[in-house]
Amino acid sequence: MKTKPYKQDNSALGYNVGVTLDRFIKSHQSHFAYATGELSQLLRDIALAAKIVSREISRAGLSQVTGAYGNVNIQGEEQQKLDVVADIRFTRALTKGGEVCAVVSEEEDEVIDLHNSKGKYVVAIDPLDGSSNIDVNVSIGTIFSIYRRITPTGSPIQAEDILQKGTDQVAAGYVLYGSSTMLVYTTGMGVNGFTYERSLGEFFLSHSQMKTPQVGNIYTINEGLHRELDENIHSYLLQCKERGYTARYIGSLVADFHRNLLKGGIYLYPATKKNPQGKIRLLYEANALAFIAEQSGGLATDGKKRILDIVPSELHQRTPFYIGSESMVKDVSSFYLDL
Ligand code: AFP
Repeated sequence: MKTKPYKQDNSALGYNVGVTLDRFIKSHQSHFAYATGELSQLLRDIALAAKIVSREISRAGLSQVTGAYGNVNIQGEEQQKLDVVADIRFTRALTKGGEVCAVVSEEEDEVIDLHNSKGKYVVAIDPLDGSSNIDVNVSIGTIFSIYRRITPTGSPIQAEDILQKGTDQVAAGYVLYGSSTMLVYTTGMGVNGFTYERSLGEFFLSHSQMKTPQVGNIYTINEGLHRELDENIHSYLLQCKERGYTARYIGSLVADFHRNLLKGGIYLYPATKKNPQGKIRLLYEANALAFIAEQSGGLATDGKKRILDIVPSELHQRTPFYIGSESMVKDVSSFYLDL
């Protein structure tokens, strides 16, 4: 019988879906120094929870999970029902997966010890970022950081397992629930983005080895804070306007960051009179995005130093936050050199 080798031809398909997230994770597993498959499984657990949360969000208006939950979280913010739903979904997926020993969540006062004597990893998570946009159908997200625990497995969780520097992250990422749902992550070997194909129930590689422009023309800040900001930021914002930059602010960090990552720009959340330490949470928001920014060629600082070098001293620590295109972040930092 005559045979011929298989040759992939996509010309009749109209479009080409990429490799699935699952296959991508598996094929990259061997790149880790201590590859045993647990980190890969952990990333898959996060992807599964992301699919569930994506479903909850897309039908929120019909399923009575919009609105306030009736509780104020440790951040002093009113929890939305979907904040709580996302927190439960991610924590449950991480618990059942078996690779994680502890979870720290923006929505929880304390460290959640999973009492998993085999778990080698600690996850820091903002289950649903952009709470004020939940009920108005505007993009929101999830942000996560993964660390290896420092103390031996099986022993009680210690502060040093949790309060690790951003440079200690072994993986980090975010899920953007926007006009499509995307999962973007890094394990320190570049940044890859996956788009969710709802009808197939799979994430597919859509943005391979993402690189952010070295300079952009978007500046992203809540300008309503004007009276709360210091003179350095006023001068920087004036410069943005004089240079003809475009202002874009969604109010969901993940969405604002993702747009600037693709198009080039800077996101600023400086210290304010109300929040002298800044508003963005170091463990749940800043570290993960800083890791992704650097892996894609961008930068993230607190105005004076690199975000990833900050040693956290407390769980819910906040930081001023400047992130995005390298030359723009350097530029804003230059306004602080005299301090
Ligand atoms: P949460 O929704 O997780 O509490 O975080 C919201 C957030 O930290 C970030 O997503 C936004 O960029 C920022 O707050 C918006 O804050 P303002 O309303 O102060 O501009």
